[in-house]
Amino acid sequence: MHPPVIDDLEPALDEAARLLRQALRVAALTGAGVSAESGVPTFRGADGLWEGHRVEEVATPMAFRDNPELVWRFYNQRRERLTAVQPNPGHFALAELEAKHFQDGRFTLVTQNVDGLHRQAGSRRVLELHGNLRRTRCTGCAEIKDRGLEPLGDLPECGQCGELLRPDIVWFHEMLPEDAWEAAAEAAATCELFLVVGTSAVVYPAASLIPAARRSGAKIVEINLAATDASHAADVCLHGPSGVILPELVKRIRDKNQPHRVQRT
Ligand code: BJW
Ligand code: ZN
Repeated sequence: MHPPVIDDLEPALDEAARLLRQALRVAALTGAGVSAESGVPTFRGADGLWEGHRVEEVATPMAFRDNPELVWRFYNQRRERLTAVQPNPGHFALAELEAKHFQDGRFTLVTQNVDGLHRQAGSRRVLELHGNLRRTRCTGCAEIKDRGLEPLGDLPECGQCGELLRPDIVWFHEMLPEDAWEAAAEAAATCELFLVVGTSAVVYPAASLIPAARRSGAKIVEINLAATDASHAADVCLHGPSGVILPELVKRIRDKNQPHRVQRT
């Protein structure tokens, strides 16, 4: 069972629900924290090291060039761990917002996560800014392939051209996929409400979507265990686990009659 929602969150939850009900378009930016309750480790903080390495040491093109075995070991381990992982109530609540409350393309989910759990929970309009653990990309012919979670070798090779494969992940110093980035920037610029969930908001350019949304007039609601670099920009901060807070928020939308929505001018 979930822990109870702390009492003093109630007014903030009510305010966030009010903002949500007033919005015509909603965008959400999610990070590793949204998957933490599914058992996927976050990148920074107490559980943030992998075999003593920080993510910045293994998730770079330089690390892959110098030590591809190490980098593949990191990603193979994460792929394997994903086989035992399921979406949590936070993922499902976001999927419900899209499917039931903000239909017709009015909800955009922008994620930094590479675990695919949002789609698994039923979210449809998902923009993956940092790639996906299930896909490989050939360093020779650039073919991208969905490999699911099947085991890959220590140094997997391309079936087409024989060159080394890499995870289809956006590493530090690499550009984000252009289509996803442009669609994310558009969603941030045109939504009335921007949800920021389970991200430390320190990795750019993803974190820049928050001030961009605010500059365009959106209200910002942050859901996180703790204050972050984005908290100062938020209209409402909900400090608690997203697997509890998001379902509570959606429950409030579900339970009340929707008043007339206001569109931003
Ligand atoms: C809960 C919870 C619960 C826990 N409920 N909450 C100096 C200044 C500014 C920028 C830069 C700079 N130096 C370099 C840069 C650029 C760099 C960058 O941003 N670096 C910063 C770290 C300083 N960015 C890039 O390089 C990007 N590319 C780029 O800029 O291209 C332009 C360019 C091109 C050519 C040359 C130079 C530039 C690419 C960034 C790619 C990031 N990729 C990663 C790793 C790969 C993915 C993988 O292997 O899985 O993506 S980094 C890693 O961080 C991962 C994540 O998607 C990303 C964001 O982390 P996230 O999701 O926020 O997780 P955490 O762990 O940080 O936070 C978790 C949060 O959840 C916490 O707040 C908890 O409290 C909370 N939480 N449990 C609710 N239950
Ligand atoms: Zn190839």
